[in-house]
Amino acid sequence: MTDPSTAHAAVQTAVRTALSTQRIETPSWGYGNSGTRFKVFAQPGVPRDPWEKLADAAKVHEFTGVAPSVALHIPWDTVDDYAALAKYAEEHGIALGTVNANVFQDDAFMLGSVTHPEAAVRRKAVDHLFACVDVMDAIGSRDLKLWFSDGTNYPGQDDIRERQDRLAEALSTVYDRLGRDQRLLLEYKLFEPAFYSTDVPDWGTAYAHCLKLGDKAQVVVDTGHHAPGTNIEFIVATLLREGKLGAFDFNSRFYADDDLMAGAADPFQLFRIMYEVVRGGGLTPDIAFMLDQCHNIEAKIPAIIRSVMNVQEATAKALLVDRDALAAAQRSGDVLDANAVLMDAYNTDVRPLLAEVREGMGLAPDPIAAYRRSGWQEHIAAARVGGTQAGWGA
Ligand code: LRH
Ligand code: MN
Ligand code: MN
Repeated sequence: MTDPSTAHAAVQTAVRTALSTQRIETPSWGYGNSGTRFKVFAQPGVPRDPWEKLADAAKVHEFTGVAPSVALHIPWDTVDDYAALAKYAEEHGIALGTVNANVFQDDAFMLGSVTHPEAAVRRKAVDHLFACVDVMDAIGSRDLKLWFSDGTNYPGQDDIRERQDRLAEALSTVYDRLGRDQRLLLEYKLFEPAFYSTDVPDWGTAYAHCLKLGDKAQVVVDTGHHAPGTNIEFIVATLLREGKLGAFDFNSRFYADDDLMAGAADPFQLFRIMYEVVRGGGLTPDIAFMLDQCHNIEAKIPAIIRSVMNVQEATAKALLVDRDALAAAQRSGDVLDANAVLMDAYNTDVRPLLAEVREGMGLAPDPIAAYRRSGWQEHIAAARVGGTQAGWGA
């Protein structure tokens, strides 16, 4: 029989290894100015172009050690030379990651992009998606993330079934253009900007399309894209079980798609999600763990650092669940004990553990304090004048 203290040490080592090798991708648009449709509050020192967004992202990685890649959004991050952008990222100790397509801000797409009733508009949308794959080829990116604002505002406005046919056709055209190691990640969202019907409103619709497309098509779970009270961890467990969970867009929401700091609204939900990830063997590079959030009233770089730390804390707690004790309680039908095992892990203060993990990686134990001490904020505030909006209001 294994000595309990040896077993405990082995678990501790595995937890530390998992935490130091976890990867969380940050969004380029989180570094820029953003706001609501009422007001964008400009902050001093925000990036004026994609290059400066990367310089800020490099700081997040420097102080957390687990955020080595940045997601791009095209055309918000359009540059003349993408290979040069990738090289610049590399020189700053990071890499370019997922390419997010944007077919939601062109006048032509008022009635939809890939599901638009006119073939010429659908063609324009698919051409943009092809251009995004070209960017992926230039920067060596694995994942193309697709979110469509497509839908209708009024009953009868368009044929719901035909829109699904158009969507399927566009997706399969893009899927066929992917390289061997590239993936199509399809993101669903309950509503907004369409309010009567949305063409990819839920995981079931995304799953059905991805299943037909093939192995390189996977579903994205954006935590902000569900109705209040939705059991997101059930969706995560199901998609993982089916081998169809490709990525997360982490953020918090209080009402709708608020895009606030991950783990801010409901850290317990984030823990429950991460528990299903761990339980389902999903803590691997096959699943992209991304943030998708903007920072309107709080300082951006420390907010992104905080979000990364919140995901780490939820992951640490999920890894600390005593799986044997949980399984025993579940098998014996001991409802109270099973719940208590889960809550024990959730109620553990994992901050000292994460501080130790960081020190083991040669980092300061408190990334936000280290960032503040670094002087980067003062440097960018002095050096950068006239920062850009993230893209939403642009
Ligand atoms: C849509 C969304 C999608 C977009 C991003 C900016 O609400 O979550 O992922 O690409 O916001
Ligand atoms: Mn998203
Ligand atoms: Mn969103």
